[in-house]
Amino acid sequence: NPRTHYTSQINPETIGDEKVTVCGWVHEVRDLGGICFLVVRDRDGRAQVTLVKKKIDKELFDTARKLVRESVVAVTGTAKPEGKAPNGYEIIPDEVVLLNEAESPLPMDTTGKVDAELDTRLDSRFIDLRREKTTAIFKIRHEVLRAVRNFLSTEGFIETSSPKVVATATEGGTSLFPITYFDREAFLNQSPQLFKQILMSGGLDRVFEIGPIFRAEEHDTRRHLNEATSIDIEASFVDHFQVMEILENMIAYVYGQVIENESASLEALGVELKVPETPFMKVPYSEAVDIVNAKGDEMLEWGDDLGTQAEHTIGEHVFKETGESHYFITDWPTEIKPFYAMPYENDPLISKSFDMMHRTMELSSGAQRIHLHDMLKERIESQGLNPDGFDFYLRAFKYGMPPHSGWGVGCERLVMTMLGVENIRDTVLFPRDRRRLSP
Ligand code: ATP
Ligand code: AMO
Repeated sequence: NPRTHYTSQINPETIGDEKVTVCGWVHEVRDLGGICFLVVRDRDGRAQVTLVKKKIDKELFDTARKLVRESVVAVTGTAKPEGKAPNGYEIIPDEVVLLNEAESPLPMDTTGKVDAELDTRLDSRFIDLRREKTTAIFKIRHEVLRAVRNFLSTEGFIETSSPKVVATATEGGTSLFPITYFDREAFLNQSPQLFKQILMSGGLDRVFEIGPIFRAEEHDTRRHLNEATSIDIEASFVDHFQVMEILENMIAYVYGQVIENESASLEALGVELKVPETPFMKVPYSEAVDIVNAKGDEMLEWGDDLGTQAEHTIGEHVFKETGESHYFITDWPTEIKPFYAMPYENDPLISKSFDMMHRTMELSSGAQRIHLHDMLKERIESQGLNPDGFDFYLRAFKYGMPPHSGWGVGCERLVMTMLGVENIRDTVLFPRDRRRLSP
C-alpha cells in the first residue's frame, strides 16, 4: 500500500474509518504479552500502532512483536483517538509490512538517551539523522535558505551561479585548494567575489548566489569548515550602507520565518528565538579597538586585525549596551581588507567595508567595491598580487562598470549562531574539515 499520510498529518476526528498507511522506521517495540505497542517514526514524528493479541490475527501480532528496531515498515490500519499516544491517536493495524530489516546492534543510539561523540555521529550520519534533534537542525537550515531566497527575490535579486573551478584567489589570507584541470593548475573557489562583480558590469543589477566556498584553513576550530556554504549578494548603484540595511533586514526576516514555520524543530532543540532588532548597532573599527584596549586583556594598535578574543570582547560590550547579539563593525583599515574594498575618498586609510558580527563570531563581510579600473589594478598590485591573473576580472571594469556593493554570509555560521550550536560541523550534513573527507 502506498503511503497516505505522514504521522503528523493524521487526525482521527477528520479521518474517521478511512484506512491510513504510514511508512517509516521501527522506533520502538513494547511487547507486554497480551498487547504490543509498535512506534513507527517518520521525518515529522511518530505514530503508535497498537496490537491487542486477542483481537488481532496471530501472524500479524507475531510479525509486529519480532520487529527489529530501525527496520523499515509500512503499516496500514485505522486511526483511533488515544490520549496517551504521541499526536493523540493510535493505529489499529490490518497489515504490517516489513520492507527492510535493520541489523543489530546499531552503530549508535537513536533514542537520544545516550549522547554519542560528534565523530561517531558524523561517521554514521544516516543513523544520526534519525534523531529528532539532528533532523531539526536541517529542517531549520532548509527554512533559513528558503527564507533567504524568498527575501532576496522579493528585493529584486536574481539567483546566479558561478564556477567553483577557477584560476585565481580572491580572499587573500586563507589559502586555496589546488587541483589539476586537465594539464593546468586550477583552484577550488574561495568566494564568488570576482564573478558576482563582473555581473554588475553585465547589468544584472542585483544578484545573489547560495553555493559552496572552499578554504584551505589549516586550523581546526569549531567555527571553520574547509567547505562552507556562502550566501552572497552584489548590487549596483548602492553603497555599503544600503547593503548593510539589506543584510540586517534579511537576518530579521529569516529569524521571523524560522519562528513562524519551524516551531516544532525549535522546540525539539530547546531553542527560544527572538527576532533581532533592526537597525543593528554600527561600531566603527577604531571604536572597536578602543573597546578592546579599555578592557585591557590585550592591547591592539590601529591597523591590527581583530582576533577571536577581541571579537568576544566587542560582542559582550555591544550586548551589554543593546541587549542584541548582532552588530556591524564598519570602516576597517583599507590594508586589512581585500583589494576590492573601496577606500573613503576623504580618508583612504579606511575603507567602506564592514563585518556583520554575532556576539560569538563573524557572520558576514562586505563592502562598497572599487569600480574604477586603474584604482583597482593599483590595489591588486599593492597587495602583492599579480594583476595578470586578474585580467578576466579587470576587463569588466573598463567598459562601463557601475558603482556597486555586496556581502557574503556563511550559511552554517548563521544557523549555528541562531541555534546556539557549539560546533559548526553540526550544521552540515557531511562536513569537510582537516581530517574528514568521508562520508
Ligand atoms: P574570514 O572570513 O575573514 O576568514 P573568519 O571569521 O573565518 O573570517 P578568520 O579571519 O579566519 O575569521 O579569523 C578571525 C580571527 O580569529 C582572526 O583574526 C584570527 O586571529 C582568529 N582565529 C582564526 N583561527 C583561529 C584559531 N584556530 N584559534 C584562535 N584564533 C583564531
Ligand atoms: P569572507 O571571507 O569574510 O568574505 O567570508 C564571508 C563569510 O563566509 C563565512 N565563512 C566561513 N564559514 C565557515 N568556515 C569557513 N572556513 C568560512 N570562511 C568564510 C563566514 C564569513 O563571514 N568575498 C567576501 C564577501 C563579500 O565581500 O561579498 C568574502 O568571502 O561567515
